[in-house]
Amino acid sequence: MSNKIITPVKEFEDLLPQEYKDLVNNGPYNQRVGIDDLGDFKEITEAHPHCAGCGVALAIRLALASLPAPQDTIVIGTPGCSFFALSQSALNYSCTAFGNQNSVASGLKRMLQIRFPEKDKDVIAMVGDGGIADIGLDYTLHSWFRGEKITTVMLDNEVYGNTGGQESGMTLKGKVLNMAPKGKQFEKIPVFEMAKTAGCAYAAKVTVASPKKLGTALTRAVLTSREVGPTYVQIYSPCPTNLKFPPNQTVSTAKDAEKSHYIYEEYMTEEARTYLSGIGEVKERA
Ligand SMILES: Cc1ncc(C[n+]2csc(CCOP(=O)(O)OP(=O)(O)O)c2C)c(N)n1
Repeated sequence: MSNKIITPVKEFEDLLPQEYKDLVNNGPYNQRVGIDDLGDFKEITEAHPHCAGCGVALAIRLALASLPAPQDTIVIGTPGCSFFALSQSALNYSCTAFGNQNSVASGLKRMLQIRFPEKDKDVIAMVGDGGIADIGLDYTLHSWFRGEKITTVMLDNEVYGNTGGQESGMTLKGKVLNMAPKGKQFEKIPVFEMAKTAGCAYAAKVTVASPKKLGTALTRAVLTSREVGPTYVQIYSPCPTNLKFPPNQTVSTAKDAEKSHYIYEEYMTEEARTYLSGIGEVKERA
């Protein structure tokens, strides 16, 4: 771990804003931090322009606080609400054409492995449910089939939030949205099950109402993608603006979902379990 890349040269030190200095001195770079440490370190993302009560913004905050090595991480995004917080975070971030995130992430990971063979560079595709389950579905699945060592994170708000409320493949059947007045006509696409079938070594389904589970899943997924293979974390991040609930009920909405269609699930292959227990990230089986 090193914060060399963000340490300003002496001549510019005084010119930099306090926010930047705080990040260098008290950011998540010198030691491994996680959800339990929130409040004790300067976060990678602290301000964002999302709607009040945005589930996606909360998911991003929790996910970024759980990165095992933020200074060696690059997040690949795609158009959607997540762009706003991610592009304003102190993180390497690149936004692709809609749906292309897993293709770009695959190429980038391969390039980084060649350029830095001795170093773990974590590549994470972090996008909305439309970006994965609709336009990007084939690229996502094929990156898993190919065994690309990247992490895919779905910020599932069950709607195209950014474009005013069209249905996505992840919208619940029957749900009426601003631009789906008759209600969604088919079931939520089982992307979590597809991830297991398509070869992900680790997959988890979590919500923003369980930050510790979310953090553990994110960390395990990123670490597993370094050595074993593709990984997937699906985060329920409800949208008050489009799902039409008061902005102070995001967490309770997610809590309710944990009892119905967003029950916590974690999956890992034997190889992933052996790897994670070898580095002390999961307890050995009795
Ligand atoms: C090729 C292409 N098609 C459509 C769009 C328009 N577009 C931008 S964001 C978006 C929806 C994103 O929805 P989702 O991935 O669920 O993310 P959210 O905004 O809900 O976080 C669409 C359709 C685009 N930018 N590019």
